[in-house]
Amino acid sequence: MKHSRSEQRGPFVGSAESFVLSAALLIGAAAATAPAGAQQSVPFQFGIPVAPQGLADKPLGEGPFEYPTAEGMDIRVTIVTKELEFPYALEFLPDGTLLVTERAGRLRAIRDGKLEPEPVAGGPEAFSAGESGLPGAVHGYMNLALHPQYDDNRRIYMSYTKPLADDRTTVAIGSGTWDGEALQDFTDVFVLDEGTGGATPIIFGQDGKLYVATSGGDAQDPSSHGGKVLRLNDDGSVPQDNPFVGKDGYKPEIYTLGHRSSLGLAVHPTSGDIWQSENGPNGGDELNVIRAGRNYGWPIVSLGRTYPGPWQNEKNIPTHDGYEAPVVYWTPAIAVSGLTFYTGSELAAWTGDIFVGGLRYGEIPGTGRLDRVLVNENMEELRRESLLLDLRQRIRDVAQGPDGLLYVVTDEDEGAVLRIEPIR
Ligand SMILES: [Ca+2]
Repeated sequence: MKHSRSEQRGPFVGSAESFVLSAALLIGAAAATAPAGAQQSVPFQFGIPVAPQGLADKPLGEGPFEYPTAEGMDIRVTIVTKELEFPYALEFLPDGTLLVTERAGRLRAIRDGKLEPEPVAGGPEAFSAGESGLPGAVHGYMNLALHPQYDDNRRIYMSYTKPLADDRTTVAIGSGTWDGEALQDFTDVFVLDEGTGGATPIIFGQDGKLYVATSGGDAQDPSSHGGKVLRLNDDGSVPQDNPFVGKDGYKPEIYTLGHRSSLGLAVHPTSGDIWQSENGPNGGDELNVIRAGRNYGWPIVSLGRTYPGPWQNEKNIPTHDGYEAPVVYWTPAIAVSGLTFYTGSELAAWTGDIFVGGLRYGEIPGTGRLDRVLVNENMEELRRESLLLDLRQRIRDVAQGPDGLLYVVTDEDEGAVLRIEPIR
């Protein structure tokens, strides 16, 4: 179904990516409540402030768009295509083909800068529902990852929402063989327990293992797949050196605990560390470095506020005491999405920097951006720059192309792939 622009975008963004709203919030009243001292009467829905719509749904335009940037490098942003429908993630193949997933459960291919009119065949049947940014939104096709020996076996992995009997769903990771045009013999390699769906990025580490970041469920419950980073062999079996193998009450796939809603994974190009992007509610978005057996704190600690206003954690102070703290955080939230490390030399002023998408800032629709973060050798932040703000697009993923340029994809009904190049 093509979504019309007039449909209202909801208040959730990051949370709706993952259904991690507590039942208590969802049961909340629909009535507007203006407590004493409030600046204005803000309507609530499901216990959450309804977002204002004044900046939402701005057409992208034709481009290209040119910008000065902080490091003195001017950039040009060109629309590769805006014929996609709620695209979700980008993955380049070694031959330069760009694969893009769409939330409706379609895989698209862009070759030589042109979108193939027909979706790629051979992917799994998927379930999608609702609209991005609204509660209950379910993404059909999600993230892609190439097998470490892709050059030999041509295997592409994908996370997707898998329909089950009786209108139930879960999230699965499967893989198929790329024949140059389509996926062949796509089969599931790992199926999550029901109830742990939501955004599910995947990536292969330098250790050859498949890392799967899950959303939903009880992030602190070691017997649940939800709110974890899982570590798997390429056939979906459990690596015997996983941190909780053989420990009573623990799913052996678990690598880390205490995550809320993961929208991105990336491998640091030199350290090999796995980095993860995680949505807080109203604030408390995080980039984390994922280390075996650690607990990242959700929902016990957070650097953000709940949607109605109070700090998330029980002590009512922003902290990560006793848990792994994020390397980078955002309060207010930007609804942090896909991320990558830029290793190219074309965008010379940015080599080594972290790039991460944002769907919206400060609970205001129409404020998506691409953030550039510079950290020192100890992973301590030095500076941060927000890019592409005036486009007012929900930036859902970012990737480096084989041409050394950066590409982003927008989570919109007029879904676009944008290319960022330097102006020389
Ligand atoms: Ca955390």
